Amino acid sequence: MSVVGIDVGYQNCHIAVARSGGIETIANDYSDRCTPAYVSLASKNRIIGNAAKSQVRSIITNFKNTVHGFKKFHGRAFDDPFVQGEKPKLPYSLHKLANGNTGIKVRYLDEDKVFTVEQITAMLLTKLKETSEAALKKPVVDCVLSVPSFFTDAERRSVFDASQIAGLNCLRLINDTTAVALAYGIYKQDLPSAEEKPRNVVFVDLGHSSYQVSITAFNKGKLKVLATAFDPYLGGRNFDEVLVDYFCEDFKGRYKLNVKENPRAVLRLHQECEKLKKLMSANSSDLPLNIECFMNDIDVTGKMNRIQFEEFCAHYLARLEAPLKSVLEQTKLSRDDIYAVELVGGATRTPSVKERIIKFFGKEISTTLNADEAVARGCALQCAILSPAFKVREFCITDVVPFPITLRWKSPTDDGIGECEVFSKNHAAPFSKVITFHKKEPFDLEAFYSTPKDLPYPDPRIGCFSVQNVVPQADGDSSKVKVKVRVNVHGIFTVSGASLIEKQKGEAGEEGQMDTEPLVQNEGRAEDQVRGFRLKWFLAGLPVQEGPPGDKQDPAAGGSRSRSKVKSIDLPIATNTIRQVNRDVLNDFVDYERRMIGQDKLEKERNDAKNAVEEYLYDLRNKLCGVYEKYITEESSRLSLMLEDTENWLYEEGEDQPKQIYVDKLDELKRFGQPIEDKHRENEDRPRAFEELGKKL
Ligand code: ATP
Ligand code: K
Ligand code: MG
Repeated sequence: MSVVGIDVGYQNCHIAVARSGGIETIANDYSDRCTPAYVSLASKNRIIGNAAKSQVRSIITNFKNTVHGFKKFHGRAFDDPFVQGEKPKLPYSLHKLANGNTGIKVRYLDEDKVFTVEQITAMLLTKLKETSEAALKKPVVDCVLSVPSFFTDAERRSVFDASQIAGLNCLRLINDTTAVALAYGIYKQDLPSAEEKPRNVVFVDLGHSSYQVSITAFNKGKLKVLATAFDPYLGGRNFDEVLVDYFCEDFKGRYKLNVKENPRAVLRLHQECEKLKKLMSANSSDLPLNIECFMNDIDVTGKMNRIQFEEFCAHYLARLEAPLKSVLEQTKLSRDDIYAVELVGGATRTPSVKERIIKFFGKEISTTLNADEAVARGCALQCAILSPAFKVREFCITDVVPFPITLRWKSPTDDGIGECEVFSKNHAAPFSKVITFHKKEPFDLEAFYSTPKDLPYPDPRIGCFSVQNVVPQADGDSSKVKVKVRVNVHGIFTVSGASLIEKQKGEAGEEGQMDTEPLVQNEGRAEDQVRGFRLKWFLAGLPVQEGPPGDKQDPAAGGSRSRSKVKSIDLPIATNTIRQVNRDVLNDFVDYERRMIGQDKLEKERNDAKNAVEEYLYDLRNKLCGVYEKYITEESSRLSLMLEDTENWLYEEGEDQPKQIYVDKLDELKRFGQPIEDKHRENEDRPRAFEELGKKL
């Protein structure tokens, strides 16, 4: 079984795998450890990763069908203000899907097609899966994927669905900064023991699209995230945009060019500005920007230096501080309590970003981790821990709930409406709780985020969970219904089970009965009592020992000493989570992805067959003027003509033919070429054979 971790970045993806020697990142077919998050749809196939990114630059351009910057569309409605804000900046079109979700409209196989963002991410994951398989030389199914720590349920479910479409079994969606913490901690030999004061480390990840900060406490064999904070819309792309805007204005003045009207020019300018930005990280002098044949056959030049750049970016740089402040405030830790500040993410290479963070903490920052690969490495480590096939040092990971979650309940006729916050901010995750209700009929549980204004997502709803088949007791009394709610290993809220507890003969008042449940004190709310229901909290297993969703180890439905006496009946739960793709539709997507993989394979074989003709042709022609020259007969001069014909054919009607045509063509060439080749080999072999014979004699 393979053990793979993937950092699914907005711009850059990295893969790490566990091998017996340890964790290593792997390179793709371009010998690149970074695979750009670009998916290009074409008339015969899909082009994904490095080749797709270079399509954006090419003159014969497919930029309208090259999708990138889609990570933040996961779980988002088309009408979402963020999506609407991005729309004008994209070279491809967005489309409102029937369910209101964001769709991506492209030409594929010469047809207009709308793909969901789950499908697009699945295409990217397919590529990453294939890259992993090529490196490991075996099938890859199990994996751990990274998501931003601020992703809400809708976004997480969407990424998870994408992994399923790609045929992956995602063992965990792990938060970027938590993956980094794992990559940091698991190899540390000198962590304080369990009784000692933990070592607190701040992790900062500034990527292309977002900014994430966490404080994590380490003891031997475990890490506990204490708090997270973020600016979901701050990243390297903002810096690129500043440069793009500057040069658009500059070129308007000096060259009278309206760059923003030309999407391809904007794309090229973006790529050049990003290069310039990276150069400025290493060099503080004036640096040039040159683009040949930029627009209307005009070559453009411009320049910029670091001081100017920092001035233009000042408003973005100012936003670095708030999340740093926030994690300290949330944890009530002072700067002196911080053992180290670790930076990852490409954009932390910007000197002024580093300076700001150093200034804030008043201490040097460490860059002991690989800024680009730390997330992927952490993912692979987590996959290794979760995989039964791999032995790895035990390391317990406790993450946090980033946004508080409230449950509201109601039943059709009951007046039993109420609500309660079931998971507070920074509550440990994964975690299960059991809530007891007293009900005579089915009822609905609505889950939502308690503080919409803190949510980097416009809809506070998580979903509705209907507890079905609830009936009164034989004597007409309310039944006791235990509901298990859970923030699972992916950081997703679920109502993972419900059971109806039948009252036993001679059972006394139901209220007292509950106290036999194992209780875990939780913020002093263990005995919460709100209008006819009680909350019971308990810890479910060790977080790291948890399996994928649907794991069977479910301690909710009892696990107490009194269980033997009580008869409990499992109740079905109808789940309706917002923006989630319907399961039947998801299955169709799985099938469709497989078909597209098949189509890509066919297209690759077709191209390979064509290339084989081309290669054979050139090779033979070279040899005919070289080593084969002496065997030229009348037949072989006919062959020369034939080669010339074939070459012309390849550029004309032979340019785009089914695979079999190329296979036949190659056979035909070989029928003429082979005899010459044989003759040549015979001639070469004969003296050699004599030589060898001579040696033996
Ligand atoms: P996200 O984490 O937001 O999903 P990502 O993981 O794809 O995005 P990274 O790969 O961590 O992002 O970082 C990419 C960003 O880092 C880009 O904006 C890139 O221009 C920037 N970057 C990379 N190297 C440098 C450098 N030397 N100087 C400045 N910026 C850099
Ligand atoms: K990345
Ligand atoms: Mg990242």
